[in-house]
Amino acid sequence: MAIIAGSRRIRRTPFSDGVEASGVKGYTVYNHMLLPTVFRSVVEDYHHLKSAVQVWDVSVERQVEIRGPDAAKLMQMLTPRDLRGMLPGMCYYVPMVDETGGMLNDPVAVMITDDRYWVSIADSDLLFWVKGLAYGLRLDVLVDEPDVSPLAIQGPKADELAARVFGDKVKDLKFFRYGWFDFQGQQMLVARSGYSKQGGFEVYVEGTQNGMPLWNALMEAGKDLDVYAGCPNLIERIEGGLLSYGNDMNRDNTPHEAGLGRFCSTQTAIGCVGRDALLRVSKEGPVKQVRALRIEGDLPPCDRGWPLMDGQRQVGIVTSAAWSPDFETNVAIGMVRMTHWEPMTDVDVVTQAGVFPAVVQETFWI
Ligand code: THG
Repeated sequence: MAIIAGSRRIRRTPFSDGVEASGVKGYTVYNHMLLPTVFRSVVEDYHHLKSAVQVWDVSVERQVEIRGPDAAKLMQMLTPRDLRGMLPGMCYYVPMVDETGGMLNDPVAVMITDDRYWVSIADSDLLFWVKGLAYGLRLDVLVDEPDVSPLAIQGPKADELAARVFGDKVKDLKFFRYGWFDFQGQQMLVARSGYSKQGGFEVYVEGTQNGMPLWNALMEAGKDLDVYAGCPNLIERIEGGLLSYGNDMNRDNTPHEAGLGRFCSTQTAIGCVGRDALLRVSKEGPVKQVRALRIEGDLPPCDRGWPLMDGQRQVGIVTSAAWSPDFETNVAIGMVRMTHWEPMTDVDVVTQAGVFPAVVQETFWI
């Protein structure tokens, strides 16, 4: 792949100066914004993430803010997850679907107050769908993208680093809960969450001007913890079964096909625009579903979908794959037809560099 040309369409972030000073070596574009993909090497970044602590510029996790008397009503329209038990201080992973039950995004929803939510989106223009519903249905809400940029602290030493900057109380946060913590006189929303299985926090930094001071404070405070700039790591997120919207699932898939049925309570999610469609299809159950796959051989980069074959018959598609140093195999995520989704099923993967044998796994690796 050639180098990405910078332009105003590809937005920089409040932390881009810090990311560049740390020697970022690769970027992708996500929500029309720069997302680092590699600092030292993907493998070095992987080992470091699993042993130390990293600071991630995940500003691309843009917020769709929904504010006003109809905020809760509009939120429930967006998702088949039942939001009635949600309270301020909570984050929910929420599949979002259209009227056919097709996935539009898989964000983290953050409830700020009864009438104010942040929807921390994956890579799709969810803002337009939410604005369209709000305007078309004359809902009493404001829908916008605020100047909020998440900065993640991830890795086994994340608790120690976060405590040095935000105080020891930050360690008491439970998974997918948040609190407000002082940093240099500013109250910051800090949640125990993040796109890795190594543990850590996400700071929702309000105001571009507050970005670099926090970045610098974390880098300074973590020197003896071997803190370094990092980013969502391809290998680690496949090992952990963390899905990537647009790669592992898209608008053609229901949450059940994506393996996100545990985050749906469609029966009681009254008002969800995709409810009828999902009730209809989930009665039968999906005919294809996300699975972990182990692939043998020296794979090329997974920069396209790879057909999964049983002889001449296509039985699925591999959507993400990488070599795992810890598990000494290629780890992969695929969408597999029910005829072949049982653990231990043998299949062939057709890549741009040849055909490789693969085995369907029972579970992901972490
Ligand atoms: N954090 C925030 N925003 C985000 C992401 C994030 N927006 C984009 C993207 N990531 C959205 N996708 C995911 C996918 C997985 C998870 C979070 C967001 C995740 N999953 C946990 C898991 O699978 O182990 C389970 C979550 C749960 O049990 O509720 O964390 O990372 N702010």
